[in-house]
This record gives sequence, structure tokens and C-alpha cells, in this order.
Amino acid sequence: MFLPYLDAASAAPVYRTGFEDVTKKDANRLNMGIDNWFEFQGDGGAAMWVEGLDRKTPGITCHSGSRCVGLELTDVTKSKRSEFEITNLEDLVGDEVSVSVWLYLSADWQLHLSWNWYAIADPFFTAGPSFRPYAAIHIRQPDITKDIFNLELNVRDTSNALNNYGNIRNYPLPRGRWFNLQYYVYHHETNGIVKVWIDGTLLFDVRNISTKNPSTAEWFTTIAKIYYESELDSFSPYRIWADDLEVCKGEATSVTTTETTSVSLNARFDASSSPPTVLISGSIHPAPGGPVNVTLEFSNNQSGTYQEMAHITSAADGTFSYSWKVPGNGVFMIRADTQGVKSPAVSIGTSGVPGFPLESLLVGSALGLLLAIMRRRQGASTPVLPSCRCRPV
Ligand SMILES: [Ca+2]
Repeated sequence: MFLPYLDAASAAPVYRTGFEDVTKKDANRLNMGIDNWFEFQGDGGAAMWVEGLDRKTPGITCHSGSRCVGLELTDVTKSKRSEFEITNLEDLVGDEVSVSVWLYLSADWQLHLSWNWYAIADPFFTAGPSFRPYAAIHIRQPDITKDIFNLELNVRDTSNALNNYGNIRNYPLPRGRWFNLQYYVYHHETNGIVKVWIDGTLLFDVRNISTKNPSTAEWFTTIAKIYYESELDSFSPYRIWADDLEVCKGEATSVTTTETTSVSLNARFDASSSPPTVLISGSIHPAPGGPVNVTLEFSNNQSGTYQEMAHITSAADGTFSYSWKVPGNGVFMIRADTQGVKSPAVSIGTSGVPGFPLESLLVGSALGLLLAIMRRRQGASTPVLPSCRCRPV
């Protein structure tokens, strides 16, 4: 289902990447085929890297494949910003751009007492002095002691006035899972447009504003950003990850359907093998239409602390399987995670099996247990390029 006013829209894809073949060109650029720039500030304190190549951050599974891009601030007294910019938009798309990108904030992301707002993306930005007008998507935390956030679209115009064009209070900020950010910008001196979607939901739709400086046609977009305007904060690091970028010339159609994704998980104990193994299988619904990452995790304590078992890839029909060599005796909880959607845990106990150091026994309830969680998700049928549907012009 498309938004009605987008039915007639058309756009042409100009660039797509899952960052699988991307490397760092230098400290501020990636070899990614289009002009880009990572803006930092000061002397150190900020960085970018190719996750899966330059670093392997514990607990991070890229949205697609094995690579994505990470940005961080490690010392806000040295840099307040780490920004991933696609530059020279005037050459890439002219005056209309649609962007779809997947972003990830850690599960424990929060703001701190000395400053209560943060920026995650700038849909458009004028290149060169005065750098105005520009638009920023801000997260604000009105009461730092509570996990309640506001999401705002703010535009600073050529007169340097800051205009708020939307403030969503009590916004359920996605943390600890990948989410899809999509926006459309019409770059125009008086009739500019900015629209923003997260996970397929239209959040901001602003029209007839100035998005273009009369003195320059040069502009860029910041697809992922950390901006934290305080030198008083000792907290570090701040990090954000980006994956599966699509840039379109024109106004892309936006998929606004929300699909139900469920993850089923089966575990079967094979005591005949040595060492004993647990045969794990599962399925992602609906079928993703292409391989997607699945992280298998297990816990051997009652605290609910999970550790990684394996990173595997599903088939296009969503099925996956893995043979796990049980590390020891005990009761294990096993679960699967795909793009932040976790299956509930399957319980496996080991005791009383010949050939195993201790005794093994399959906890009966685990066999064939089908667990599903239902969650509204967007674009699950095409996980790599899920929502910015550029149609040829
Ligand atoms: Ca990727």
C-alpha cells in the first residue's frame, strides 16, 4: 500500500550499497562509488570505521551481510560530531533526493544530564557558508531520568532562525535493533519539501519552506549522525551504525505496509553424536526473498545473559539451521535474532547421555517447540533494500 500522494511519484535509483565491498579511503572518506565525507571536529575524539572489516564490535550484527559502517564519539571535549555525508547532491540527483538507510543505536543509548538533545540525521544541508538552510532530525529527552524521548524535525533558515516543524512526544525510539530511516527532500528556494519516515511510518511532512540557499546550488545530506552539543559530558562513547543505503533521484514511493514478522525456532537434541549436538532450525516469516543474517545465542544461567553461539545466514525462503556442539552439562536457553527480532528461547537440558562427560537429557518441552513473536515490521520481504522503491522515470 502506498501513500496516496505518492502513487503518481516516480524516481530513479542512482546508488545502492550494503557496504559489503566498501573500504576506508582515508580517515574522512569511504571507497563507495559516490562522493562522501565524514565530518568530525577538533583533534580526535571521533571516528568512523567499516564494521566487520576494521572492527568487529561485540553484539553488533550488520543489517545485511557482514559489513556496515560505524560512527562514534569517544571524547566530546574534542569533537561534538561524527557525520556521514553524501556530498555533491546537485550532481547526483539535482534538486530532489530520496534516501533510505538502516540505522542502529545501542540498546542502552541514552542522553545525559548536561545536554538533552542529539541529532541522528540531516535530510538536507547547504554546502558552504553560511551552511543554511538545513534540516536536522533531533532526539530530545525532556527528563533525563526517564526513558522517554521526543523526535523533532528542525530547520534553520537563511536568517539563522530555528523553526520546529514537528515534535512527536513520547516517541518509541528504536534502540537495540535496526530501524529504517527514509526521507525525501525537494530542494527549492521557496517551495521546498521535507518528508521523513521511520520504519515506514510518515512522521514529518513539511511543505512550502525554503530548503535551498539562493546563493548556491550545492548541497549534501547527512544519512547518519552523532551531534552532541556539550563539552561537559564525560560519557563515551556515542555510536551509531548505518547499513543498506539507497539514494534515488526524485521522489521514491514509500512502502507503508507493516508486515508481521515472526521467527520460529526448533531445537532437537542428538545424543548419538560425539560430542552431543543440538540441531537447531528455524524460519523467518514472511519469506525475506533473500538471505538475511541470523544470530544464534545461548544462555546457561538464569540471569538471562546471552552469549553468541553463531552467525549464520538464512535461505531466501527464510529457513535456517545449525548444528551446535553443546559446550557442557546444564540447561541451555537458545534463541535466534534476525535484525533485532528475537525468537523466544527454547530450553535444552543435558544430562544422562552416554558419551557425554556428564549426563544428558533433552528437556521434552523443547522438542518441536514452535515459538513466534509477532511484531510490526516494515519491508521484511525485501530486507536489503526494503523501502525506498525507486521506479524508473
Ligand atoms: Ca551490509
